[in-house]
Amino acid sequence: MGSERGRAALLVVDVQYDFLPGGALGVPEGDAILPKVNRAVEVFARRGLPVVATRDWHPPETRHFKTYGGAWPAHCVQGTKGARFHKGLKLPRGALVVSKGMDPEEDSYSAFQAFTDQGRDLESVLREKGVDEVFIAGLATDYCVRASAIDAVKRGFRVRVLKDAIRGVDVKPGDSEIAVREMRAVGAQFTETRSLGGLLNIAKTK
Ligand code: VGL
Repeated sequence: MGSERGRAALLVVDVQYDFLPGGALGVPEGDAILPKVNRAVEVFARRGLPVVATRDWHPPETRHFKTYGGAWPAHCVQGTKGARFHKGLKLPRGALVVSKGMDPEEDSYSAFQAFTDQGRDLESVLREKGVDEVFIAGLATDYCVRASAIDAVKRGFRVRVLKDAIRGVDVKPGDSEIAVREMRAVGAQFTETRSLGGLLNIAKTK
């Protein structure tokens, strides 16, 4: 009653071996966020709020990869170890996994270009669950986190990025800082994992 606020969901972006140190496209210190990401997951799971994990899930040949004209070394190829979620990521039972980057002709960085195994897109799944606010954690600040946050704002979600639970690639030094400014400029807010409890108490949890 009263408030028209819906629920919050957590998006855990691309915490896969290939994006962690030692992986094909390892984010420097990417593993440093794992405790924060797990903490965020725990807070959402305990409240019965949706936890969504995205994964890059590329075919072996895609224009996303250098060999085929793209920007990146091969990474997160379907079925390989590099594409698996890192074992340090503790996902709850019932976490929803969505996959992106399957189209060999397309670069897709946003979580909103990802699909469930049944082929449903992320936005429709979130809407069905009454979600109107997304918290974002994961990798990489300057690519998939950035694209997902901006896309979420455009689609009308309230967006809060967990700044201690993201890390950037910084192909060019400063890319992550620029990405943070861009996310803020469109209206994404930034917060810290330790503030989650308080923020979720204010939000209606259904
Ligand atoms: C990503 C670079 C290439 C990401 C994906 O997950 O941020 N970065 N593909």
